Formats: sequence, structure tokens, C-alpha cells
Amino acid sequence: MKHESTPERQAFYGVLDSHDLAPLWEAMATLVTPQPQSACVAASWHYERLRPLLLEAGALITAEEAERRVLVLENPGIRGRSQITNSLYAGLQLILPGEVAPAHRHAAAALRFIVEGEGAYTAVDGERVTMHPGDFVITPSWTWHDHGNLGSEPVVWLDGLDVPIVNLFDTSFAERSATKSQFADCAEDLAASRYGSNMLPLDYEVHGGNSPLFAYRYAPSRAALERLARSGQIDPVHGTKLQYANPATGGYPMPTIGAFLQLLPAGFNGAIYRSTDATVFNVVEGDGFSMIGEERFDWRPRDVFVVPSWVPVSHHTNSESVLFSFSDRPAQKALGLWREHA
Ligand code: GTQ
Repeated sequence: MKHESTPERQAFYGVLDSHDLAPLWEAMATLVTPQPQSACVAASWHYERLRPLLLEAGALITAEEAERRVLVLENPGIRGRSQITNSLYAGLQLILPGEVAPAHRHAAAALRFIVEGEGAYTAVDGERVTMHPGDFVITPSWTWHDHGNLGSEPVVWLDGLDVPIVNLFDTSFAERSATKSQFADCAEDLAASRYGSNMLPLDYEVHGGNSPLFAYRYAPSRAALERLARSGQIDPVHGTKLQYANPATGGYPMPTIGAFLQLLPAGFNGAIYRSTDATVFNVVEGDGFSMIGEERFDWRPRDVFVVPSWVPVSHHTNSESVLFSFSDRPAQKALGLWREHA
């Protein structure tokens, strides 16, 4: 509601201002909104346009000089803040054959979703994981991590970080390691054997909210969706959709970021849905479009698109499609804020 502006009121507001005070009744309507009113907008980035720019970045700066050679996906509604949503950062990272992105750690938690190329690894707290297209890899808060490309082709992945959440709380810490790479002879993904076979080490105890599993492979997830879809498990909104889980708790992979994989049949016309967790999508397979609000976003493999909080979305396919997505859902749920409506 807009209040009447009188000379007396304006003069009073001026006095308040000089005392670092402000009248709530002038701010109330934008402060406590009846529903989410995000400054973020729906947007998409087509990979065929991104890829040449990534390779151009590859010719201009090394991974080592850049520390991380990433093109940040900036939400057009909030440019200049390195955010794809109000709570999440996203970017496309390129690592060329022979390159190393040196070891560091930070309070922000990260996920990678491999978009293109074979031969790259991430090392997380002394354990190496070779990454393949479609794999979902996590780097929990304050874990040491470095990346390298031992193959012969460029490797690109989508980074998702909770940087805006960390900075909201003013809890950012970061440091560089004295050594560029964690030991080259470190074990290759032993976590998969310890935690990824429906079993756990005898002395395993849950501590913290992070999954002990670093890499979630595409092939088994894809196969699971396929079997469920074949047996008719197709939701009118989501198609066949699963969430990545911490195998020790059933919870989300990390406390601030949840991730999902869904299979949509050819000719799917999804029902309209909205939720409070703004969501970043990466197309793995297939082609189609999503209606986000009133706007249509066509997509093909490797494209990225973002759905803001509480904006209605529906997915439509031409061919059978697979979408990866991530959001801050675990954080919203932990705070009792998450809502959805189909
Ligand atoms: O790979 O550690 O996109 O620290 C932004 C910050 C990636 C990383 C990003 C990072 C990283």
C-alpha cells in the first residue's frame, strides 16, 4: 500500500534518515511480500554459443593462472553479482589437456555436472575421481580439491556453488594449498566402494550433512530412470524423476544443494508446477522446450536454463529427454521455508 506523502512526513523521513533509521510502513510492501517476487528472471544459455567462448577463454588464460577458468552464468535480472539465482552460483568450467586447476578449499560447497569430454579428474580430500559426461560430483564445504585433465580433449563441466548463501551469512573462508595437486598416486574413488554399494564401513558414523560419496555416475542413474519409466512410473509434472541421495542418511548430498535427474518420454507435455527453490537445469539428452512463466525456452543437449522461485514451469519434449537439475531445496527445507504447488 502506498501512503500519502505530506510535507511533514517527508521532513520526518529526512530526520530519520540522518539517524540511520527508516519508516517500515514505506518499505513494508516490498519487504514482506504475499508471495516470492524474485529479481531473478527465467533465462537460458545455449551450449553451441557458449562452447566457442569457452575455447576462446582457453586460448587467453591457463587454468592455473585463472585458478579456475570459468564463465559465470549470470542471471540477467541481477547482473554483476555472479549469481544464477538469489542463493546459487553457476558457471561452466573448462580444463584443457595437461592442465591443472590448483588445490584449494573454501567454505562454499560445490557440485560439478560433467557436460563434455573425457579424461579429467577432481581430487577431493586426497581421493581422485575420474569424471565422465553426465556424472554428478560433489565438493563439500572446506574439502581440499584440485582438478586436472590427463586426456587429449577439452573437458567442460557445470559448476554449482552455494557462494551467495555463504556470503549472505558472511561466512566465507578460503585458502590455497601449498601443493598444486594432491598426491598423483592417491586412490581412485574408493568412496564408491565404501559407500556406493548399498553398504557402509563397519565403523561408519554420520557426521555433518555431506554425502561420503563424491561421484554419482550417470549410467546407473540413467538405467534406474529407464526401468522406472518402462514400468509406467511417469509423473504428470516431473516424468520419471529421482533425487541424488547421501547413501548413509537418505538426505541430500550436501546441506545447501540438492540435485535431481529426470527422464521425460518423447512427446511429453508436462503439467504446470512451481516451487520456492529456484532451479538450474542442464540438458543431458533429447530436445524440447520449457514454458517458464509466459516464456518459451527451447533446449537441446548441454544447454542450461534457470527457473526462478515460484514461477510456473512445464516441460515439453520432442524426443526422449534427460534433465539434470539442482537447487537450494535442502537449505529451504532445513529452515522450514520450502513450498511447492502442482
Ligand atoms: O572448481 O573450485 O566455478 O572454487 C568457482 C569457484 C569453481 C572450483 C567455480 C571455485 C571452483
